[in-house]
Amino acid sequence: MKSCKHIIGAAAVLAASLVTTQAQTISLWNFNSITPDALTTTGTLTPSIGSGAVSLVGGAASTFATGSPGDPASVSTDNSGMNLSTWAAQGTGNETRGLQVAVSTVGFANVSVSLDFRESGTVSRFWQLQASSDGVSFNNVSGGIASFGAVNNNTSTSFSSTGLYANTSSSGSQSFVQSVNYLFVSGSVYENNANFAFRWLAAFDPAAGGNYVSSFAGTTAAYSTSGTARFDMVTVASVPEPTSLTLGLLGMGAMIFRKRLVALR
Ligand SMILES: [Ca+2]
Repeated sequence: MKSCKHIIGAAAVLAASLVTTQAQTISLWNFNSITPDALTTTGTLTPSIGSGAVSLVGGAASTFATGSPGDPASVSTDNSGMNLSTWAAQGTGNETRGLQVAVSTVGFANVSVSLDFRESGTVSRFWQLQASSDGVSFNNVSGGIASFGAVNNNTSTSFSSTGLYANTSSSGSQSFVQSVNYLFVSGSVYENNANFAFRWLAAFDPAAGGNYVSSFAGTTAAYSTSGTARFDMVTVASVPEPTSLTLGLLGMGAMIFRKRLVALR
């Protein structure tokens, strides 16, 4: 039985390696200038990996500004992020302004989206992740797994399975929360879809009676339409659907496993 356990263990390792080594980036925006120019106030909206389009939702204006420490840019002075401003007036336009990202997921399963996100002290504390399967109609996400990485000098960061993000930024020099990630439920309509898109939108504080609160102070009074929200390392990733090679290897492994079991009896 010891040999049997070894075979089962080896099969498990093989299966795990086949799955875990195949997660890959479909598209990535690092916003850094294609030709390094030692300026973080310049950049590009062309993806650095893959294809797709980033665009503004609701007329927010954008510039470039210093990017995230999560960007492994070889030239730190050229690490740019996409900086959005011009938000809806207090009490209006809930979930109507922010960033939209459209990426084809054709040929891919287990889709996830990720971004590094920095809030100024006066921009909305709350943000809503929405997704679309047709590139036109967007709905709040649900059922997936929300997570985030390093928060740096931010506090009280949270991100729910229904895509509601909240964060308290620093009073002084604000920084990025890194790897804000949402993994859609396996088998979702966002897989293998040429029209997949997602939005990251400024949202009312659920507890503030139809108003925004500011990221730092958490008050309706301190909210400002000129606050800024900054993005970097905007990523759509996935685990590819099993290939014929993968299925063949798994089938071969199962056949060997069965033969060894018979031999051990
Ligand atoms: Ca960058």
